[in-house]
Amino acid sequence: MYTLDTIAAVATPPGFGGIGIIRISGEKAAALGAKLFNPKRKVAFSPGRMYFGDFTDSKGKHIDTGLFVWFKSPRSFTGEDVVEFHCHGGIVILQTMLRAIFDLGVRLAEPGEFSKRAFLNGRIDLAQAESISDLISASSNKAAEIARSHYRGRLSAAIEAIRDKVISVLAWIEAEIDYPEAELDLPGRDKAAATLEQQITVLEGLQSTYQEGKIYRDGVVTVILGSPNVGKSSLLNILAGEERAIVTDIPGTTRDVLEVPVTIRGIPLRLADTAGIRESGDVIEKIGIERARKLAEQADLILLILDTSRPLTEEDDLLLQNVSRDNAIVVLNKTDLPAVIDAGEIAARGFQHITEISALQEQGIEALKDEIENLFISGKFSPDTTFISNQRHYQALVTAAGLLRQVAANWETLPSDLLALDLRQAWQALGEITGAVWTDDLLDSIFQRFCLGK
Ligand SMILES: Nc1nc2c(ncn2[C@@H]2O[C@H](COP(=O)(O)OP(=O)(O)OP(=O)(O)O)[C@@H](O)[C@H]2O)c(=O)[nH]1
Ligand SMILES: [Mg+2]
Repeated sequence: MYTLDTIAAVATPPGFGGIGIIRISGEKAAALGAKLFNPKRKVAFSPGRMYFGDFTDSKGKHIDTGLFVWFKSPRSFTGEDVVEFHCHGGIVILQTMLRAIFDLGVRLAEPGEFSKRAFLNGRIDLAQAESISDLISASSNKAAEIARSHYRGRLSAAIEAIRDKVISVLAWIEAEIDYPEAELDLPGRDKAAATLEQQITVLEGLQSTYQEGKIYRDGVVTVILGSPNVGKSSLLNILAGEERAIVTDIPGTTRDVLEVPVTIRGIPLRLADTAGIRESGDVIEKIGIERARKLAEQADLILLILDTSRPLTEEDDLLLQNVSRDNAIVVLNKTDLPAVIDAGEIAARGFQHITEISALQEQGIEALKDEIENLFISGKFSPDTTFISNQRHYQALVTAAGLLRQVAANWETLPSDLLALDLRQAWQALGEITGAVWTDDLLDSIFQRFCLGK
């Protein structure tokens, strides 16, 4: 439940830094600032201005020197009185400061509680609150761009426009229910049906952006798979742009999973190098191989590496049999050596994505990147497309579109009150995206995932 108590949390990441900020929101915030902060120049605080001075505890003991700012309700992030203490970014300083704040009856904010209050006070809608979190965790330019456009209300505006149309259809139907005999001089049944069809198309358009939107936001889980010594770790190092994995000519060099985030053509990849797959008597290596297999099952993309300079081994053969054709790129490595395997032979086994590289000479890497880009980015969306990137939003769209399709399909046959029921549900499902419709459970599930201090 929403309470009016005053909350505080460190808003900057844990660790050491030049500045560490404590944010406080609620009724007591402004008064509390006055108790724990002594400006160098004695002035009355005005909102939105920064003051330089000393931070102390309630007994006047000096803790740190820094900047203080007060945002007066309702013109603050949460809509409540908010103050910020800009201290030095040391763990001890910030914890001491927090304790002094708690001593005055303030409690630690829950994760996402500032954003939740901002939502409850109408400062931002739900999609916007989520977009702030997305912007913070964005690992690619495109992810940041999508989050930014959602924050600026683009998605919410699109959703509200659809809801308005759905309501207009609903109003038409309800008028028909209430005045069945009346000669309704409304635009008519056909017009309402056409509006409905249009909105289904708009919803389906939004839905179709999800696959790419999700890729930008969450990244592609990618596993480099192959038998020992084929050059998996060499490829990881090239894509990572640094020597992350150990490379030797000893088969079985990599024994654990090594995950490295990389960005390829703007697409964030969570790239994992794995132990070469083979029958091994080594306990550690066996565990590594098992991990590689498990990871490959959950991967969005598998880079299956083969050494073109030697005939396929039994292990290669098993991998080729078991790997999914849809999301695997077969990478023929070591093309600087005389080849004994050719791409045709791999294509004949049902693989569509095959590319040749020499990790040693860094040849063919751009073509491999092209292949990855083509696999995930359709190129059909213009730069100003409104992307769906959040699963919750996607689910709501699927629900709403399903209901609207049902209404359209039964338009001529079902009684009006049943159609109205589905229309209303669709309208509500869409409302959950922006938070026009919400429950405590919905808010909890969203804001609990936010970081502390957000
Ligand atoms: N000639 C040639 N040698 C390569 C190429 N790529 C990798 N190698 C060599 O092959 C050997 C194995 O490379 P790694 O990258 O360690 O292979 P890996 O697949 O990670 O091996 P494991 O971790 O043992 O499974 C090293 O000696 C590399 O220098 C290549 O394109 N051409
Ligand atoms: Mg390796």
